[in-house]
Amino acid sequence: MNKTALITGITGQDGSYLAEHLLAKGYAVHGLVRRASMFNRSRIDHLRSPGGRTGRPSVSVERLVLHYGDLADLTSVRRLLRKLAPREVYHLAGQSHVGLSFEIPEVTCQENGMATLGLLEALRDLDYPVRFYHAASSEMFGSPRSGPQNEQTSFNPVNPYGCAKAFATQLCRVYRSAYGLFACSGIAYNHESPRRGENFVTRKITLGAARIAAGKQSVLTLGNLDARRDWGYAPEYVAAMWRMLQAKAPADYVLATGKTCSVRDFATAAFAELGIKLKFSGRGTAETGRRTDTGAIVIRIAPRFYRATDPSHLVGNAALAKKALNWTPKVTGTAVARLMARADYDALMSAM
Ligand code: NDP
Ligand code: GDR
Repeated sequence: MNKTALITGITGQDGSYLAEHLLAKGYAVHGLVRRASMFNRSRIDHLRSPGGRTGRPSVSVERLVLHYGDLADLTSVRRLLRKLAPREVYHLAGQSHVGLSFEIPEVTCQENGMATLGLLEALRDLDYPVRFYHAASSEMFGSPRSGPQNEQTSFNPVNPYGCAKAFATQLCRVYRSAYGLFACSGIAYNHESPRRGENFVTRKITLGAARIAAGKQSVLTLGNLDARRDWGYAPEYVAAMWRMLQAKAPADYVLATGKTCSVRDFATAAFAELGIKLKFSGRGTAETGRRTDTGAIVIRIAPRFYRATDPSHLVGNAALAKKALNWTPKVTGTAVARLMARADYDALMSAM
């Protein structure tokens, strides 16, 4: 069996865990990386450094190959597909920040919408069978009319990011039915980890909590503390991506924990993990979080972190993934907060 996979977005949170997952299963993994003025491979460096006392490259290095490319340069991606002939393509690359999609809507739609269409077109022209995973999002449901959401819930996105993902997901369905392409969309709810980008709320909180606990920062500024999300743990979600491409037939699956907590709950758990108890007072943009032991304010609210529109009531029903893929996420909400806070604190301490 040819176990060759191509990952777009391999330098991101999910791409790095997926690369680990596939390497552990014996795959040859190829990753698309874009040019940046500084190297941006910190999440996969551990897979590429020479291993062991022999100084010889580790198995991972031999089976993990990076290629320059960009979603804005699909000819290069087409060439790669022809050259490598991967049997599985995991398409994770794109502008992934929902709040920023209001600032840069065109690039968000190019990368998350049109580039996915370009990839589907490239796959359609291949003369070998290929399986395609598309990283769709709960943001496509936006303000859903029902909950928990499942694969039948209609899309109602409320930001440019959600619109682009809905466009791409619908096209995957079209290519599946029109051309018989094995294309699957994972409709993933928020999943986090110590590798999460630093401007997503979870990582911002856990990094802030670690720095405040270490005496290196005094205040953390956030937006809407009432926002609720269905938060899971990223390594569990990449396992579902792989399972989707091993199934008999292609389909879309909701990937979610089915539980939500608020940003306030997440922050409370993260700080508590590091020995700081918080008490919140006030409401909306006047709310603050104080340390109960010193009375000092450690969380402030700033309107600049509020969004023009923010989805509410996003909670997923992953019953289909459980039944068809035997996938059940175990780490949820405040447990994710605690493990991320601990990881950030330990990393900070070992760097001091
Ligand atoms: P990250 O932001 O951590 O990673 C995004 C990846 O895409 C990075 O490797 C980035 O490269 C790459 N990328 C961005 N633009 C381009 C481009 N023009 N050309 C080539 N590569 C590009 O996201 P996550 O790992 O968290 O998410 C992976 C995917 O899953 C994304 O599409 C996201 O929208 C989607 N998703 C994520 C969820 C989550 O909770 N994490 C939930 C639902 C969907 P670089 O390192 O150079 O910036
Ligand atoms: P989200 O994640 O938009 O759900 O997208 P994010 O962590 O950015 O926001 C979650 C919620 O927290 C509120 N919030 C803040 N958000 C940020 N970034 N910074 C703050 O200071 C802050 N304060 C409060 C937000 O308003 C929001 O309600 C993530 C991404 O991974 C997407 O790619 C993915 O598709 C979805 O999850 C599912």
